Amino acid sequence: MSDSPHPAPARQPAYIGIGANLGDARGNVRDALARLARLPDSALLGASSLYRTAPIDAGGDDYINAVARLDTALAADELLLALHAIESAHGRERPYRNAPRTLDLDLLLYGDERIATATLQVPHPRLGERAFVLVPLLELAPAIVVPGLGPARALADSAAVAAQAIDKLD
Ligand code: PH2
Ligand code: MG
Ligand code: MG
Repeated sequence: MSDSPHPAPARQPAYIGIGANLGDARGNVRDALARLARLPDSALLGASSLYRTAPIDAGGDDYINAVARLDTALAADELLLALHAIESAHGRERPYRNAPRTLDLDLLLYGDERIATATLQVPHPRLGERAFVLVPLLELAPAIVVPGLGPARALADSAAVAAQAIDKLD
């Protein structure tokens, strides 16, 4: 036990989904990783490879997707605001649902918490159906279990997910 009057807040492992299919998508994803690494009270502990993926429920060009692991003392809603600020720095606009975007940062997992507020749902609602999330997530955390859904590996192995086009980039 520490006698410190200011004990460090507990850190949570958070997984962030990164996507882009407008402008310099690869550059935007890389810049997002650099900005995540600079967030306060947080450490970027892992970044998946970049993947080229076919749009799911969306139009436009192929996406570049990746997943990052951040250990953070930020509360989930604070982290969400920080992610929105990084999206805004990339000129993110929302003309219609699932419109092509310069940068999308989704809070996929926050420790083993399940969160449902007006502004935030964790685990991310469609995480279990999307190869562009599950494949990079499994690269970082092969044994990870999604609260409420089970092992990510089993989700990725479902026929519907396995049929989605995804190519690892070098
Ligand atoms: N994001 C969406 C909708 N569809 N498809 C791919 N391949 N990658 C994405 O990041 C993505 C998508 C909504 O955020
Ligand atoms: Mg998204
Ligand atoms: Mg989003």
